[in-house]
Amino acid sequence: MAIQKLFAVCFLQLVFAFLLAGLTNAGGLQLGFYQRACPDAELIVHQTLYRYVSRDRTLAAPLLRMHFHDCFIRGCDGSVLLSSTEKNQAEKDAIPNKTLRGFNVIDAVKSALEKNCPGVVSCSDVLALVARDAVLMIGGPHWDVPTGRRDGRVSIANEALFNLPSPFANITVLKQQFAATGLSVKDLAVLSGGHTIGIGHCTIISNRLYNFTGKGDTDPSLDPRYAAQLKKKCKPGNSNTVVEMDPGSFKTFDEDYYNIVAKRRGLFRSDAALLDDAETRDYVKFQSRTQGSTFAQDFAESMVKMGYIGVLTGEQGEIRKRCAVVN
Ligand code: HEM
Ligand SMILES: *[C@@H]1O[C@H](CO)[C@@H](O)[C@H](O)[C@H]1NC(C)=O
Ligand SMILES: *[C@@H]1O[C@H](CO)[C@@H](O)[C@H](O)[C@H]1NC(C)=O
Ligand SMILES: CC(=O)N[C@H]1CO[C@H](CO)[C@@H](O)[C@@H]1O
Repeated sequence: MAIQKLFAVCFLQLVFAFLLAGLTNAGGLQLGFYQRACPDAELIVHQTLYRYVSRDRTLAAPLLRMHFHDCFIRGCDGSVLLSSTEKNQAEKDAIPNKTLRGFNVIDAVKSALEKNCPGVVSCSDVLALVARDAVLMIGGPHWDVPTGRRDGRVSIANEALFNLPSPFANITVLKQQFAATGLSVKDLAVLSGGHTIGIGHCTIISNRLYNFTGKGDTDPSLDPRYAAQLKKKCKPGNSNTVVEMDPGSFKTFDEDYYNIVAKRRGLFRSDAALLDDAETRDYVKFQSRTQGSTFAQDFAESMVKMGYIGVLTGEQGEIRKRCAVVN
């Protein structure tokens, strides 16, 4: 009897061990991948990033966005960091990337890592770790980042144009684009919450404000009082001005995004579109009613999931020495 019980316990432990191994090693990534080859890797990322974000909290937003862009184009393979060459126009130079910032921060993190353990830590992992730490540093949740991504050798501007969701997209298209990367409708609702930080350029909302259907009209899905406020900031033809996505707390990672969208004050069409689908609308309403009950945890989970999109592992790709050029 005692032996049977022991067996049962051992068996359960074994099953558990396998499950855990499966979880931490799914898709070829694992927690603490650099533990042996570069034990201080995550610490170095954190410390280097902290030097920048503590001086300028607004850097956190573009750094989170950069990981998202990387993952949606060719998978999380660092392709967003590659510079164009004489023969090839890279993602970096595609229209949606013109508003990316923080490449210098990624370079600083990478050179700190290269000093400590040359040729070990990939640029794609740097992006994933930086995004995590950036969110944490401005009040967001923490999550463990499975690592072991390797860097791709290809970056094509046109792919950024086609694969990145457009701020003018409707909910059908947004759902399709997320599904194409293996992300769910819930992930779409959750990850859109990244717009609780950062800014948007007036150019992107000028059609919502001034010429929604080509008749000089305003997008009816935008709260008219908010539209009036936005018009004061974004004059017609004004392209350099920016507006805060979460006015008043655009430098803090909180769950305000859902209050804003629920009040029909989401900045882009793509934010407003979350109200056009039952599942995403329910999520928005739930988060706006029950202040932050699950958003932090949901965001952490969806970010980990996003970080698995199309990763290169094992012998695939390379570990770039400099993030802007292939070896
Ligand atoms: C759902 C589809 C999405 C669309 C259409 C979209 C579109 C955009 C656009 C057009 C901007 C403004 C760029 C500018 O004018 O400077 C922006 C900013 C931003 N996006 Fe998204 N985005 C999406 C999803 C995401 C996701 C999943 C994340 C991260 C989890 C994210 C994080 C950000 C952040 C943090 C900013 C602010 C950047 C800054 O302050 O410089 N976005 N997004
Ligand atoms: C969404 O946008 C796509 C592409 O622009 C368009 O073909 C489709 O008809 C739109 N769907 C709805 C429901 O408006
Ligand atoms: C509004 O859009 C229409 C159709 O696209 C265009 O012909 C018109 O010039 C636009 N008006 C302004 C003020 O941009
Ligand atoms: C940040 C960044 O790399 N921006 C680039 C976007 O594209 C323009 C035009 O191709 C470049 O001049 C910028 O350097």
